[in-house]
Amino acid sequence: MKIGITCYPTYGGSGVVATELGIELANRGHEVHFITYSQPFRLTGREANIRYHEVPVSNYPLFEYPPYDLALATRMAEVAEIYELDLLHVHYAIPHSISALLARQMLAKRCKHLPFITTLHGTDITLVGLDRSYLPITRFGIEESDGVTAISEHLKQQTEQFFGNTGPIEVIRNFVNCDLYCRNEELVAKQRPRFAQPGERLLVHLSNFRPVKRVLDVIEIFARVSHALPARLLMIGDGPERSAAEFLARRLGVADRVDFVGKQENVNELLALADLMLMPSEMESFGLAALEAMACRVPAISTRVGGIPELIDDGRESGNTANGLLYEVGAIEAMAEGAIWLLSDQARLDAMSAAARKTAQDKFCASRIIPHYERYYEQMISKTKA
Ligand code: GMT
Repeated sequence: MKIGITCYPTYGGSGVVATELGIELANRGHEVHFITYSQPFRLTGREANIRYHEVPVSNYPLFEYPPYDLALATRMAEVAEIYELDLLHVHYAIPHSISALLARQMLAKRCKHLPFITTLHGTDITLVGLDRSYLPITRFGIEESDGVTAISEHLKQQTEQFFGNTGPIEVIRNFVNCDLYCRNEELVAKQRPRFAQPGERLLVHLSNFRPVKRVLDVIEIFARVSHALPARLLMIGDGPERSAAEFLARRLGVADRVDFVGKQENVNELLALADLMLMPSEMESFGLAALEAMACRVPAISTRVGGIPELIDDGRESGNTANGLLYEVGAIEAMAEGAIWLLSDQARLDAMSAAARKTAQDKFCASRIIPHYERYYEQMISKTKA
């Protein structure tokens, strides 16, 4: 198939999913065209079967707010016509589904049919719940999509709750490339000493440091853990809460044990160095960062919110092997206790690490999820042709 993909090309999870999806589809022989305002950060620009089309946005002085959505619609229509795309797949409803709708209408005038699929990622729906001014246009974009997917059952239900019946929503969960995201012991032995000494535990956090990620909780939890046992913390990513987290680490006397490494490429290599991930988010429709860590045999301590319980099974109550630990939002003391409980017992940690990897492999591997997308694409193309 010839597939156009649009996403936010920056560090958000939806852009990561869209880019990884494009890479996986290209590896399976499809022709993939990214249509975005800058090259998605996980693309090198040298991948076979992938082309990147920049969306130029005019900054004419009259435009206090340059109309990106219109420039995007224009570029989508152009690329679809020139490269004879079979469909567009947009990630994150606002404004991408509206641009795709315009592109579809522009091409219909020229007798070309261009179906489009919208994948909902979370804040495109939950923000709408907070800001009602976006609600009608977002609902319209979803209703007009030829196909709609959500990255968790929870997000599907939330969408139906906010918007009512907008048509069927297919749940296609996030995925990870289990060959790339794995623990290479040789690499770990070589690289781990950069961040932790022998005998020290290494905790990790990966996010865009937005308030919803509760990075201050990460520091609070870590401070308690490092008072109980020798430990260090690797903070990957950047964003609005970074300096507050840096100050807090200093105030709590753990700054020399916390490494803020900023935005990183090849996070698979860094994640694999750790023993435990901390993801105390206020909301996650899925929690891709935890899945990436789990694939590297790093279990996560997280919160019982959104789609996280579809990924992390605390399992302790049922007596089953848990693949992570779940708590209420803000339960810093309990999360620290859980981390200490886990990190001070190697056998327990090993069992949970193995369970985390097994979950990633059995349920969320790219090799399982990508064919689901392919079937869905085929279905949408033939439905709209009929
Ligand atoms: O909040 C973020 O991390 C960014 C946001 C996005 O759309 O880029 O992430 C959402 O999509 C990710 C990929 O599908 C999910 O793993 C995240 O859980 C989700 N974030 C929230 O729901 C807050």
